[in-house]
Amino acid sequence: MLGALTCLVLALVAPGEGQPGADSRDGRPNVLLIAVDDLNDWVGCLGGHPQAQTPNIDRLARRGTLFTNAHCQAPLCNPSRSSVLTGLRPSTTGIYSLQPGLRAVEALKDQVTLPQALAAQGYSTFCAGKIFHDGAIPPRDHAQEFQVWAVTGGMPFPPHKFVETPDPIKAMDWGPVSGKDEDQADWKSADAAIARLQSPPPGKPFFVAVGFRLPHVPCFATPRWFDLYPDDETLVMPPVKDGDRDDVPEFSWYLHWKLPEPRLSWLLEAKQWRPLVRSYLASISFMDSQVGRVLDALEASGQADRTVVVLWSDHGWHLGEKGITGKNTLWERSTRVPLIFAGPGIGAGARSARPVELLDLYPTLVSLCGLTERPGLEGHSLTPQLKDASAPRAWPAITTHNQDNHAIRTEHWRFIRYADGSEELYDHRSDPNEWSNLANDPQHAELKRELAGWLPKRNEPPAPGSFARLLTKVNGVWTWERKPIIPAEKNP
Ligand SMILES: [Ca+2]
Ligand SMILES: [Ca+2]
Repeated sequence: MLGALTCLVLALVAPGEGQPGADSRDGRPNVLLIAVDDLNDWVGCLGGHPQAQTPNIDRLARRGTLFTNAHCQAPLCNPSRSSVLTGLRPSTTGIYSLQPGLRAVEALKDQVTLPQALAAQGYSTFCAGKIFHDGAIPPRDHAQEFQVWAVTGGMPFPPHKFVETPDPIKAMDWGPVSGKDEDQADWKSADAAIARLQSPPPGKPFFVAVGFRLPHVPCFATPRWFDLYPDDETLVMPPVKDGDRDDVPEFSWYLHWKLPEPRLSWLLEAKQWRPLVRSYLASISFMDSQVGRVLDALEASGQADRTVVVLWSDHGWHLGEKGITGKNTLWERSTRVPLIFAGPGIGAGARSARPVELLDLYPTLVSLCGLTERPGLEGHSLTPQLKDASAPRAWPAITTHNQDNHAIRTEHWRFIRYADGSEELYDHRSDPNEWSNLANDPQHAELKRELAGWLPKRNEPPAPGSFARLLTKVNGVWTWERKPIIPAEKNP
């Protein structure tokens, strides 16, 4: 009787034969999670930049299912990653900025994160590089989040900034660096992940998470990666329209105006636009080569057929589009990210255009790994699309930037509503660059009402410890201001 009950329980928790994630031997696939920092859609298989060279991410896409309309929950590291790891929206947790870390939020102290859920159900867990946002978890608590948290090297900085940007922080820099690829933090993170893949703890399925830092600034790579891209007018520059922001609400301008990143106008003036674009591309190709090393190690381990690989980026990046560089916007350039699943039972060479969210990652892995259902997760499992990329999905993708500013992305539309009630609407069938704001066109009133129905009902105030880091010019000098995020502040 007990035996029969055990079988029944196992049948309930393990993915069935032929289901995505099913493993012919024990029903529990390993998981290799690859996180990338600030990578927009400039990867070969997504076509965001026609010259981007990412052969390794492309081969992963060929082996699995690529989501071509995937979006982050927040266009900034800490809130995006906190959302992925908790399975909750920023508007539910109040984590909108670089601080606080998720465990510093009272309501999240005992929230079971993705790695904890896997560990609790028999997985060995390991991370190398940037998975949580830097500093979000104090080192003394690392072992509570991942059983093994490999320490990897930081970004090597040259003695002086290469580029004297208006932003004085060291990280806001780019260019070819001397030294060896092996000196880069991403190489060391890949090394740590490879070592783990070569000898995972026996008798358990593994969860290996590796987080790459590039192409996050500083966009440093060795010259060989720059050599992949022309240093002349044949380098394709991002599409930019003069006066593009004339038809967007003032509130959006406020949200993005005082950002740390240099503006397009400065890049043009300083003749740094092309060098930045080239440095970002070179950094992407170097990072991609490290993805390749990790994928090679998985293949060599003999575990590839029993391992779900998921690759994602925490948010996108502007390189001049809409007059800015950086993130922190609710436009496509900030929200669209690569998202690929590959592994047992997952469609190979498939592309799904359904709008999906990074929030879906946690419930998808719960399903693929046969974990006990976790009520309260706000995403939706993508297993239907992993079996059949054209399977319908009932929900749009929602991105949130600070309190009560949201973007709703469906297959064809982007609808933005800011905290002051101002709106933007873009038709992606005719306007992939989001140049023409249709929000004031009366013929779209009904559509806007429908899309507004998806706006989160809950809009938590910024969690204690939140702050916005703003760069402002005071008496002609660029100066950092550390300001609290003020809900619905209107006046620039
Ligand atoms: Ca990031
Ligand atoms: Ca416009």
